[in-house]
Amino acid sequence: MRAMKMTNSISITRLLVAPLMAFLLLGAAHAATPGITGPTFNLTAQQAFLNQPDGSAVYSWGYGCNGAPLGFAPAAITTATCPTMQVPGPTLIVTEGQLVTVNLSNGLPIAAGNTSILFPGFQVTATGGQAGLLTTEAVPGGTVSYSFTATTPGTHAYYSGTQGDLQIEMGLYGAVIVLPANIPSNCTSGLAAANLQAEAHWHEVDFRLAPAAYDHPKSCYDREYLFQWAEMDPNIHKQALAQVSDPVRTAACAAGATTPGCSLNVPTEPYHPAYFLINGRSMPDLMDANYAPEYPHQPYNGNPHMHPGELTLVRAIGQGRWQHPFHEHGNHVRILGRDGNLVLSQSDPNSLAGLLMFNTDTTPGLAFEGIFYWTGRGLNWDPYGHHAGADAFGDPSATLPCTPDANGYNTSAPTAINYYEWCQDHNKPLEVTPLGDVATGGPATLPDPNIFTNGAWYGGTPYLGPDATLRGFAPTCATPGPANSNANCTSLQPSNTQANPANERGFAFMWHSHNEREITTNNVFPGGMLMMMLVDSREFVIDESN
Ligand SMILES: [Cu+2]
Repeated sequence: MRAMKMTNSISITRLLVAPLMAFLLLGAAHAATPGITGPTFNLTAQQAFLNQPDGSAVYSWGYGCNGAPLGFAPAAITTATCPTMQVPGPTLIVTEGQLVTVNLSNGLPIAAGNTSILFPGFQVTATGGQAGLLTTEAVPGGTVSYSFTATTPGTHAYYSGTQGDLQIEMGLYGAVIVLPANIPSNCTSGLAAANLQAEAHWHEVDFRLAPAAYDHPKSCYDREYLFQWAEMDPNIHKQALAQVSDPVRTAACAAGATTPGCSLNVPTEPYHPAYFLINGRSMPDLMDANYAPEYPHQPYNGNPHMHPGELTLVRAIGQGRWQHPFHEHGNHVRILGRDGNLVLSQSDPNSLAGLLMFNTDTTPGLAFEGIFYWTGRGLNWDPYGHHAGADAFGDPSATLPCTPDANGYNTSAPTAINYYEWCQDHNKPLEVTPLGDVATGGPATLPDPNIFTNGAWYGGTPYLGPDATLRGFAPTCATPGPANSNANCTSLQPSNTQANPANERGFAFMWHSHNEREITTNNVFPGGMLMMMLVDSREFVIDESN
């Protein structure tokens, strides 16, 4: 099944990724799960225009910071900002058991009427403001204060509780991440410790918010990413802008902002979204850095990155009104928890019971966590590029050993380049055209490297491995090797600003919506709900500090 998925992803890569990568200008972007720390948050709801890759500036509403936040996390990202309006709203990072206070100031145009925040899953006490249908609201120019105890760890949604069909569509949503109060001890022993050792050896920084998602020994992880899925119908946004700009409507609201009816009258059906957003951005903007200055109101990106074997925590929230079939290429995803509930076996509380899923649907209003990892297991060839005996490519690491653990992986040598290699495929060569070692009898012939990723992620060859860049030659090169002066044997590795960062030899996998309509931007492909996930070999330093 995994081999099938790999084959599938390579063929899709051939079709889609090369043109997609042409959008890239330079450098590799970074990710992680950035946010602001509390436990007190001063937020404001304001208007601004969101950038979309078709050149549109879409009138929107969003939560933002009312003054500087208490802090940012993860601390390793030093470029963090919190504007007065952003979509999604600031990710609120707290610790289990904390008393959280969110002070909301309504800075929306006066004709928009009241606004509010719901924190589903928590027992909220509100002070100030004005009673509304679902919660206490802030009148135009006014404030309301919400308090709740962060009782359950995990990923949670927050969003407007006022005229939700319009206000959430306009962008009033965000995430609360509750870190567990008690980190399980095994998150720093065993394989988790080996991974920390590998990180330290390669001088990598830890970008996690915590070593575990829950107070449970089965919830340790090595990397994490948050993806908030929502769609936008620009016609709704245009009508909202027209109404908030209407002087008659504005004057009426100013005369009595608290009277019923002081709100917009924008029909939200029929619904025809043209923008399909992850973290407020569309592809290819998702690949740009967190806090990139070209998106002053869309600070969070979607750019997952990992090494083989790392347990990657995928946090996802359905923030729009449609369900989206989120497909993570490269492996299945084990569901860990939903809405702050770790999914455990009823008969054995030590065992996880979350489904192993090909497709992790995002459901409106629902948050989930899943665990993803990629190892190359079962490919039937050696994606780490190690080869028995003499190596024609002059790679001294070609004879690295692979010592299988109980599960078949090389986990005894955390500092080795081939840490977490699936040893059963160790030394299985590829056929010689264009990249392999043997004339016939290899398990696979890879396509021409020219049709794989180019630009910033060009790895020289489509597979992992310390000698990957050495192998980036045209298929007409009879005797590939760095010493060969034949023009066809000149490395395809770009040497200009399009070059991938040193030592990067990753696989790129699409993580995207499986509704093909949703990987467009205003009907143009590629765009929308589409990210590229990178798996890089162990020695490549993943830097998510922006
Ligand atoms: Cu897919």
